[in-house]
Amino acid sequence: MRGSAEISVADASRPREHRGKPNQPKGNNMITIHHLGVSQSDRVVWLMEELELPYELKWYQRGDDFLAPPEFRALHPIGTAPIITDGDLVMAESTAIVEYVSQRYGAGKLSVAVDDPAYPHYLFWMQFNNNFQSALFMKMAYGAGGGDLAAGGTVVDVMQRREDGLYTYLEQRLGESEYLGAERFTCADIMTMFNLTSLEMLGARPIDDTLPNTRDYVARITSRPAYQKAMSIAGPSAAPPA
Ligand SMILES: N[C@@H](CCC(=O)N[C@@H](CS)C(=O)NCC(=O)O)C(=O)O
Repeated sequence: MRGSAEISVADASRPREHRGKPNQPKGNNMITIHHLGVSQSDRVVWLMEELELPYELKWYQRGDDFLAPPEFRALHPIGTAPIITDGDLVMAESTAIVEYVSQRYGAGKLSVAVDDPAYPHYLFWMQFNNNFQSALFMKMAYGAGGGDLAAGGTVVDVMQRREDGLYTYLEQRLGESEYLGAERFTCADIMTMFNLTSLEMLGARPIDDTLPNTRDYVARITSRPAYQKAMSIAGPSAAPPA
């Protein structure tokens, strides 16, 4: 199926537990999440479910080339998922979107404040997504360009060393803390999970018994009701609205 479809998710009956008074989306409109089927835009849906914020979901199907369709790319010069619209604001890049929504509409309760001792961890793990994906996509591009990963050599060794470092630090951090960005669940967990679950289909290392802390972390996070609800709406196995 191609094209786009829209649903609204606004459950006003659920309790809200914001630390402060959240702002209202611009012009009292709901934020629209422009979601590309099977993509990391599912993390924005997850954030909205964690924060119990209303949103509109507009679903776009990938083309036969597995890329975003022209109507998605027309939204923003970057053209990658996720994109949100909030009044006249059109915003790309999930790290920025997640922190924007968390701070502006979630009273910062899933963020970490600058004066919190965990702040450096939060900053690091918020960026981990892009570090991780550059390492994975470098390997994919090398293979797609005819490079033989099994043959080894300097480039392959450097790529492997970088990838190993990421998993080693992930495993180390989760041996020290149940969550990545602080001792509690934060946006840094929302930013990281896609890489530990959905990216296996693109060749990322499986999270198995060789990474016990990360394996337990994935089990812990996937049991969250908001995660499960978000994945049922927009996760890899979710169906686009009819
Ligand atoms: N760093 C960006 C990466 C965005 C990205 O690469 N999105 C992919 C989906 S997971 C995409 O839009 N792919 C389709 C395309 O490039 O046409 C972010 O976190 O928002």
